[in-house]
Amino acid sequence: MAVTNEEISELFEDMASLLEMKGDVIFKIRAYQRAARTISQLPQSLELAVRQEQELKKIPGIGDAISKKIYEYVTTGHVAAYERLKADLPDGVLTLMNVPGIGPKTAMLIAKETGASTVEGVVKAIHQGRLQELPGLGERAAENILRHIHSLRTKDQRTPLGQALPIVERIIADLRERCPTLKKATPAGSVRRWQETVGDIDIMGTAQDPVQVIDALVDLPYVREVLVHGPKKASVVVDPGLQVDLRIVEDDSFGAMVQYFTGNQQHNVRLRDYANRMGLSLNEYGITNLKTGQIEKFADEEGFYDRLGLQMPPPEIRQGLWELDLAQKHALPRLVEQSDIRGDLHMHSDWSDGREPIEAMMEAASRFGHQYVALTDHSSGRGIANGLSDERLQSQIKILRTLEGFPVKILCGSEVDIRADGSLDYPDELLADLDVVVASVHSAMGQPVEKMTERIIKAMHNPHVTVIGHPTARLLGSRDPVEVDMEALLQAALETGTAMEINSSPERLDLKDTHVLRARELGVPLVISTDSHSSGYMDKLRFGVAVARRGWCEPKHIVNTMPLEEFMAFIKAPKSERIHIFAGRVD
Ligand code: DGT
Ligand code: CA
Ligand code: CA
Ligand code: ZN
Repeated sequence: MAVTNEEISELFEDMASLLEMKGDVIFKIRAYQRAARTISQLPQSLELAVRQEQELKKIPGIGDAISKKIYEYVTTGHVAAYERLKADLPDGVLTLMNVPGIGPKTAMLIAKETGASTVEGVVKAIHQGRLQELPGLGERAAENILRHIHSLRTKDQRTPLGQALPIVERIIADLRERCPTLKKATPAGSVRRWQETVGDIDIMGTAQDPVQVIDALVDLPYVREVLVHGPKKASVVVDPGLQVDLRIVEDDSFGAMVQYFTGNQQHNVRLRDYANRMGLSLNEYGITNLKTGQIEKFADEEGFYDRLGLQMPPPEIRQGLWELDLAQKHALPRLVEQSDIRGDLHMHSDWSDGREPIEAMMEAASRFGHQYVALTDHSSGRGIANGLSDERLQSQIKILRTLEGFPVKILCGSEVDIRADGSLDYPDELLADLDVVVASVHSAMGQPVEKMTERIIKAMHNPHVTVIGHPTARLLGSRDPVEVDMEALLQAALETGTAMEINSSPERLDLKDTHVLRARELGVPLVISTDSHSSGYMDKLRFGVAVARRGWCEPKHIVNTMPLEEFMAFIKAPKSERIHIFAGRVD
């Protein structure tokens, strides 16, 4: 059984707290705290040091008493002095102390007086109003503790938008169903800006009867916990552990409120500075004239921005970059929209790892309204994902070329593996038969940055490779991006006439927004694809479109906004001509 330094460090931290609760002498408490800190930063393993019978006392900050306790812990699994200290105190005080904002003395008080011994118990005691009644605590302290408990839970834990957005949509739909008086309802904050991950969900609304809406939220079956329950606002935690802030405001101040809570912070800071220079001040209720003190309210955001002489920037580009400069000149770009997308260039059927037959995918693509679609099953690669051998790809091409009855133009494609050395899974003669070749990295992802960069650039130099699929291979929250020199890739894309994919799969979003912004600046052709493995996945396109919008893309920056004929001309042209064609788009 391995004992980590962290474990030992926590033990001493706890001992310090327990001693503090008992009112022990300060120097002893400090000694344990110092030891805990030292140990948490120690490069070598204490367990190993004990087993090798090294002198622990040589480590600065670790004296005789502490070194004995480390020895005891590593060899027996417990420390008698610690157990004795704990036995003298009510259950759970230690747990309570792990909540930032609750110190040892407060923890002791809470545990004794309310009987709460877990974080959940504290939350309950607060909701029952029992904690607030304790001497020295009160409403404000309770609110602080709740806030800290929440941030403790969500610390570093941002939720991918792909998970958050369906929850937001469900909540709004459920509130609509339950509250006939609910008028407007919209997400704000990072959700509305389509940030790839969100810290919490903010929802703004208007209603004749705000209390009804707030109560409905609190009563939703998937609400786990209620943090704040007021007449016009509520904060709750919904399954699977995401905070939702809901505010219901008056019709006439909805615009100012939504603007304020959409952010981002930097955008709002700049906007406020800008307004100040006009002699105005901004807050969530409206715009105040600094001279007269009069406040002007706004029912919608356009009106709010308009009062400031500004065009309203779409939420996705409220980034505190140069959006306000352009807004002032009424020169904001017309960002790409889902309806601009004419085709999907990356999807799989059950020939490889997709879940549905080719026909089902083509039917879905037709229903979606695409003009063209490329089927891009996996190559045989390392035998994963049921990839297609040369022969199977040849027979698939035959089938696709004779497939009839679909309004969508069906293109033959492949998602071909870029091998570790940058070569591709299929010979050039076979790739030449395809309309669209997506080349992606699926293996040897740990390569050093020079190797990975060289590997992908080599694939770009292949005359048949149309687009590089999910260029960094990241999976949000589960796999880090490969190490690659993105700037070099983008330069090589320009040089070779290769497009770069924005993979819409919400767990990928790869390229990501900042890469897209740079690609757009350089004039690299971008493609927004879904990588669908089933027919229901095609509407994930909206996530890819959002990434493009966050990268300031207009329709002309996205290859697959081209109508069919133009697109066919583009992919039929030699790669050396494609950048020129792409740059000449006027749309
Ligand atoms: P998140 O939740 O971390 O994904 O990011 P946001 O942007 O949704 O942040 P959140 O939920 O804390 O607040 C929503 C927006 O409200 C934020 O983008 C800007 C605005 N906001 C919130 N708190 C403050 C504040 O103290 N001052 C100012 N100026 N704006 C704030
Ligand atoms: Ca938020
Ligand atoms: Ca919030
Ligand atoms: Zn794929």
